[in-house]
Amino acid sequence: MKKERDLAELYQDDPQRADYEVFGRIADTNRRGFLKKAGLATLMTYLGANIPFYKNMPSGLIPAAFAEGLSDFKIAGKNGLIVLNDRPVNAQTAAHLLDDDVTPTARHFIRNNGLPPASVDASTWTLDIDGEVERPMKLSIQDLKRNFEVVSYKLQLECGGNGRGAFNPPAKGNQWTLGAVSNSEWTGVRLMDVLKAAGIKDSAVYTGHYGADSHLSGIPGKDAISRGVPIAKAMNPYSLIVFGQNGGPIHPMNGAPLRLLIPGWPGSCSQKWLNRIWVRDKVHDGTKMTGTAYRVPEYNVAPGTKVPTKDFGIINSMPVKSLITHPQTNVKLPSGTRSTFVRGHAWAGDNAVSAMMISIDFGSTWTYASLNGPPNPYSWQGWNSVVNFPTHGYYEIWAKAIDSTGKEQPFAINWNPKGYLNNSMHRIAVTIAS
Ligand SMILES: Nc1nc2c(c(=O)[nH]1)N[C@H]1C(S)=C(S)[C@@H](COP(=O)(O)O)O[C@H]1N2
Ligand SMILES: [Mo]
Repeated sequence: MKKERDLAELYQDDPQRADYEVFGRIADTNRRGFLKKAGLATLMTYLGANIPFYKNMPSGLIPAAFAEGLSDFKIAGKNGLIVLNDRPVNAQTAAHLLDDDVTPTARHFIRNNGLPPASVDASTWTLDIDGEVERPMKLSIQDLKRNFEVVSYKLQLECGGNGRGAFNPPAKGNQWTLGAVSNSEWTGVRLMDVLKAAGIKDSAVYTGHYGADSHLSGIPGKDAISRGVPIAKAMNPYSLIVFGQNGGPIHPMNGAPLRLLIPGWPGSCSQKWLNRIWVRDKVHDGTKMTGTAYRVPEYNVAPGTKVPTKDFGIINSMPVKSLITHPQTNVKLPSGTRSTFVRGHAWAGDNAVSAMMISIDFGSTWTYASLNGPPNPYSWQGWNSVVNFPTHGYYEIWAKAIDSTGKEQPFAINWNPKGYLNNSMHRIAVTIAS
């Protein structure tokens, strides 16, 4: 084993190797290994603490103390985001900065597939509704405000690839860890009301969304992304066309001046810089709608499996998930501390969250946290708990949510080739001084 201070770097560069050094065998997230003696000693030296529940500590997972990096990112109106890519811009938010019930605009993640429009003018912006409708329409933002009921809701938005960074073998794409999720308050009109005004034909099957950003290649007419949803989801009263974010304008990187907000489904359905909705008579076949994009195999596969494209299905509702937003991971608590307050949020795609559970002994025993109802459907739900520690040392707090259908967050990662839908439970590191 290298010097103790190299352990964090090793987990960063080569987590499988680090796992091997500590646990003495090849990582396998579906089974639990046991810390080898030297590994336990190395870990304890690095953490500066003993590990009361070390016997339960799983192999194949990066210890929470090493799991989250931090870096700075400067963009006007954004604060504290961690940049993953700057062309296109992709940036996520650290879990402890997502502590607010309503995600401030400055903390809302950015996921761009192409290049945002260089400048936009809300006063001349138009939205076309065409395809399988009786009355094709061209609407200004003023028309939307005048002709339809304006509503505001807190709505969760999560990238389908959030959590991809934990995939092993890795999946191509942005290596999101936890922070490609948000719950801002959005103001706009119901997509349903606009589609009804246009007169949906019986032949309508799907929506097709278009925005004003351009493809990375800069080739005119080539879309960065163009996805859609079945008509039933478009007609859900919480699927919105929005022009306001948190009481102000939409941030330029979050789709100003107009975007879709289709909560509970992959973020990619929520077209930014929205300028056209094409109502289709078949499943939309725009950019990143076909092949294996935003699709997962229709059956479970072992990590690394090659899956034929025909066996992939389009992702609809996102799975149940939660975040611990307080305390911040790697918190050091003073000697004598025997309890701490823990809180976070939980959400479940089209469903509600019905229970929230916490463990401090690597999942051996669980207690219920208290869980709030959502302020409106499709908002994430707050939860909190006091956890008690038997002694000083290194602990991980694990949190898992359970949805209204009884599904709960797994311990292991449900691997799939494109790295979507990782809803494995969130873990944070807590150390109590001796
Ligand atoms: N026009 C356009 N809309 C888009 C995208 C994009 O690249 N271009 N990215 C999508 C994806 S993949 C996600 S996860 C969400 C992210 O929204 P945000 O950047 O406001 O957080 O926007 C979606 N809408
Ligand atoms: Mo996304």
